Amino acid sequence: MTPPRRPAAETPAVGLVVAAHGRHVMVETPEGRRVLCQTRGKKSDLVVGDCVRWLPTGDGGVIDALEPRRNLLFRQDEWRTKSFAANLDQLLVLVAPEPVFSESQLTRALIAAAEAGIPAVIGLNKTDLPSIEAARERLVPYRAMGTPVIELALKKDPEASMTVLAPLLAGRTTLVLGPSGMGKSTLINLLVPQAAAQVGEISLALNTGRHTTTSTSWYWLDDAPVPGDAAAAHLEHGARGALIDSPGFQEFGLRQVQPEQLARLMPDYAAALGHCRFHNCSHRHEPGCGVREAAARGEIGPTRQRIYGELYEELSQKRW
Ligand SMILES: Nc1nc2c(ncn2[C@@H]2O[C@H](COP(=O)(O)OP(=O)(O)O)[C@@H](O)[C@H]2O)c(=O)[nH]1
Ligand SMILES: [Mg+2]
Ligand SMILES: [Zn+2]
Repeated sequence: MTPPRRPAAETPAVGLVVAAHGRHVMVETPEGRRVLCQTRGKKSDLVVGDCVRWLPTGDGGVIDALEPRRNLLFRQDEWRTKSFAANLDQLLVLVAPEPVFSESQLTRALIAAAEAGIPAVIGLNKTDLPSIEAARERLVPYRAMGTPVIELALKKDPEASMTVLAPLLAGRTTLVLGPSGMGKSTLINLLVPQAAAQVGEISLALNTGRHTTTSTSWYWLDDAPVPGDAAAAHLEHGARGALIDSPGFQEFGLRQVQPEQLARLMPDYAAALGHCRFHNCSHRHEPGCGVREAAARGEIGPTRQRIYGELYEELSQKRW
């Protein structure tokens, strides 16, 4: 028996979540029309980047279903989970020599991305500052473990920065993260000149009445295929690049990660696995630990070891 077909008007249409606030969700249709939708339940767990099915209701719409997510980047502390965005192609973490960036925060973002299966790139901004050498030095281990690092001077040399960013961002959905002061707003404004106006429009429609940077925003990029860029070959499929800007945060909880998983999610640790005497080695004080031997050979630096130890401790604390 075949199920009765829904009338055409009731077939849910596909859409992309470009903003979400409580039960209100701004959905963009494949033609680029934006429809203010409501969710059926009291609370919505939809996030920017979600693909949904929606049904029209008068001048707006109602969310009918959430399509399966390719990935979801989130942070989780003891009390709650905060989602950044879904269906990402990559994460761009912005750091700078001034203010001095926190290596622990950087590592947390990279671990969350690794856990979610999202490739990450570090953007080192403000290369015009004299303190840049020290910042480069701190990023040496990250380059060595295979995390790409791009150098930017978003304010000082926007043209050169664009040349570096264009091939990286073309045709991909990129979430930009970074502690306050690193140049996130400068980057968004450089790449999306209409950013402020777009955000204002959306927060008005969602009636958040809040400052524009307190909610996550989706921005389309005006991609032009980069000549000779093999990595951008997928542009032929019509994919358009987009940036997602997420509000700043104080804490980056990683409670989604079990302490035993940690080493696998830190590439320098992961490279040293497989040589420990104990299969459940925590790589902190056990005898015959291959990871600590690698550290003694200089393959894992002291700062990385300190961050690993602190995270292991934090993630081992009792879950209430
Ligand atoms: N020297 C220098 N300063 C920059 C550069 N890019 C951004 N800044 C400055 O860094 C400060 C913070 O930038 P902003 O984009 O507001 O950072 P956000 O807090 O991450 O959004 C501003 O005063 C910018 O002018 C750069 O390439 N070089
Ligand atoms: Mg800002
Ligand atoms: Zn070990």
